[in-house]
Amino acid sequence: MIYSPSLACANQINLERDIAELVKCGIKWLHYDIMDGHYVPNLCFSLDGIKAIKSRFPEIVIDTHIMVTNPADYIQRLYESGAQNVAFHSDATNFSFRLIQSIHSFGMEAGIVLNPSQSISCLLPVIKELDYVLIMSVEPGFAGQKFIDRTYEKVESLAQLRKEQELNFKISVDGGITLEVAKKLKVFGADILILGFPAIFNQPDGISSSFLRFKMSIEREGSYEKNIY
Ligand code: S6P
Ligand code: MG
Repeated sequence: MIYSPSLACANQINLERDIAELVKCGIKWLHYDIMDGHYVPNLCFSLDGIKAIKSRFPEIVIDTHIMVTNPADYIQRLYESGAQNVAFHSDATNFSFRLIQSIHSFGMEAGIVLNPSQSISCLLPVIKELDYVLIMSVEPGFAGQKFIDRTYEKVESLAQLRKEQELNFKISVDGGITLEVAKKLKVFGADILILGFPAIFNQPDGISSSFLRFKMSIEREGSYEKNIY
């Protein structure tokens, strides 16, 4: 399992402190939300922020999730800033194929994001080109929302499709992930979990111990019944 803590949920005046704490715990990825105030009614993080993080923590993988109306305008600059993964929203472009090619041309991994109301069928024409699919389990734009239970079915169908087509794309899930939710997502086929407030940033024992507790508990748990939705 890959754990990608969401920087939007960190202490905004102490980002460096929080990232350093996570790195010390063994975190390899950082989920980095970029919002333009148009695709979603909120603003979040800049390209310069990626550069700053990479100069201080060069090893960390910056897992960008771009909630912008014109994703094509940002690909080159994301690369120049130091991003390794770029996930754009399926409905923010009519040219997903070209966008994926562009992300790959810079040596970055390409993902498509699906909102809770979007079906996995829209991925089919480009599924073979993708490195990962990011399933939103809340409406994008704000952290701290409740996980939408229908996400389990979506993750399960996507994992089934991956098996049938013998593909290797990863399945990432973003929004409202608690420990209980994460245990189920693991069984349904998720590979990457975006950790926000309920998972690690809003726990009384602080980021490090809650992350280590979370990780240990996920890695220990083997089986969950699938008939849970
Ligand atoms: C939401 C954004 C997310 C949040 C995330 C984690 O638009 O894409 O990455 O930061 O939802 O926070 P939480 O509190 O929902 O787990
Ligand atoms: Mg996100």
